[in-house]
Amino acid sequence: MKFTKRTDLQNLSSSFSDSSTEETIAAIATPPGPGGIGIIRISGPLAIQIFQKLFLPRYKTAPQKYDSHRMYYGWIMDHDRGSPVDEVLGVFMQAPNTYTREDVVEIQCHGSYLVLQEILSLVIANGARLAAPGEFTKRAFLNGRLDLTQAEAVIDLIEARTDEGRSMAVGQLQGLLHEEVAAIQEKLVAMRAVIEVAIDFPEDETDILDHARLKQQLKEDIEKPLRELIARADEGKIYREGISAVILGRPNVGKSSLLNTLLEEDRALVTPVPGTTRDTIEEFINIKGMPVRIVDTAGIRHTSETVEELGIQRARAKLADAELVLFMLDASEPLTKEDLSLYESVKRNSRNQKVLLILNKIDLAPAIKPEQYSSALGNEPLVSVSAKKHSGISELKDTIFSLITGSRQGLGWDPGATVVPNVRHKDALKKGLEACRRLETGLEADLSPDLLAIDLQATLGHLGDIVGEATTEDVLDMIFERFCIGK
Ligand SMILES: Nc1nc2c(ncn2[C@@H]2O[C@H](COP(=O)(O)OP(=O)(O)OP(=O)(O)O)[C@@H](O)[C@H]2O)c(=O)[nH]1
Ligand SMILES: [Mg+2]
Repeated sequence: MKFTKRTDLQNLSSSFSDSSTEETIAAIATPPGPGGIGIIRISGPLAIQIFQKLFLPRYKTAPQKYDSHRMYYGWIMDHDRGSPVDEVLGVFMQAPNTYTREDVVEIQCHGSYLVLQEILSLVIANGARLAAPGEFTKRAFLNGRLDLTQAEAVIDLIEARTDEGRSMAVGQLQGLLHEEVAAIQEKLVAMRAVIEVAIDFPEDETDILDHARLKQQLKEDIEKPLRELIARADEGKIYREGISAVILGRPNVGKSSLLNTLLEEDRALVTPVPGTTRDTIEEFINIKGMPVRIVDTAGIRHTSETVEELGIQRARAKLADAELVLFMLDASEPLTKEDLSLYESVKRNSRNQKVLLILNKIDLAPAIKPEQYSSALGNEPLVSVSAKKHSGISELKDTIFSLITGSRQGLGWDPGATVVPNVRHKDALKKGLEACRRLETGLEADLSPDLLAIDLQATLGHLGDIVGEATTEDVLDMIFERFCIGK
């Protein structure tokens, strides 16, 4: 595995004050709800002291001192009540070889929320404070163990919904994006050195600064890789963030049946009664590595029933958020006025989303030919399926995939094997590219080296934002807010 050099990262985070790391923080690190085990994590200078206070080891002779990275078996005690809270395994990990680079203790107890809460409150009563969301990872960043792209990869990894998403996150966690950015930065630094010499020796400036050559280098070594990274961010966005597809159609055409078939489970209620679905139901499916949120909605029709009316309003609202509309028709019935007016209102209300017609119930005797639907409803692509008999489903997935990616195969590269910048990185890359172009214009205009140095420094600064060289507190807050407590 390739990890960025520690010294680089230490320099990188030196611009942050680490006064906050004086405090010892604690949180439940496992998800809520019953489980086999639950983990409480403590990080900071008091970690081991708090653990020793609460822990009653079960050894013939109690350990005099706790070795780092070793499990200890015993009980967590509530000394005030004089009673044990749970049987646990505790591990003490001494700084700096820990997740946060601080002293860390993890207590593994039984996975009961009550036990976890009880132990956490004892830990807090003994000097720790409750950790904010992502605070452990934020400390790992502030203490130079991770750069900002790696910290972001942690949350991507936790939230990954497909294999492609997971490997993208792992690559970033290994520091691959950091390496690509650092390679560009290195070349910029070399150019800066040349410009600086020219600033120091103005009489030799023309000999030192070869404008044409510098411009060529900027194009090849800086602009080209920046453009490539930006293109990858755009193309890879669907793998990173996924898309949302909403199933719309009049009542009873089989929308919920399709959701269930795609999910391969009976998630939504299906009945022959029109108006079965009242609320919207959302679930993720994986289409060739692309996470797709499928939204099943209430069949839209004129109704006097308030509950159904609310469901219909929600269905319409979902249209606004979706990238793709799966407009469903019933092949066993002729097109109705409801189909047509609903289709028109979809077109009217859509923000130019892609629309895919789905002709369902093809296992029944057809009422009209597929071509007639397309001609009546405009030239939208159409896929025939039977949600009930599970036929046409892989063609449906292929069509969704190619409609979104714009090609049959998807990207020309493997998102799982390449680093894909996120929106924040892309923004910084674009600003870096703009500054680089200004630098080129400056070279063309024969600007003095000290003016050239300004745009070069700006390019470097924007690239530095990606890895977190001088990121402001609000940017950090925005990033770590996405985390769960305990990570
Ligand atoms: N023969 C056949 N019946 C289907 C198919 N898909 C759905 N159905 C039936 O059509 C009826 C309605 O299906 P649902 O999936 O509840 O339809 P819906 O569009 O969600 O209906 P609402 O929620 O009321 O808007 C049920 O009796 C399903 O079994 C299909 O492909 N073939
Ligand atoms: Mg339904």
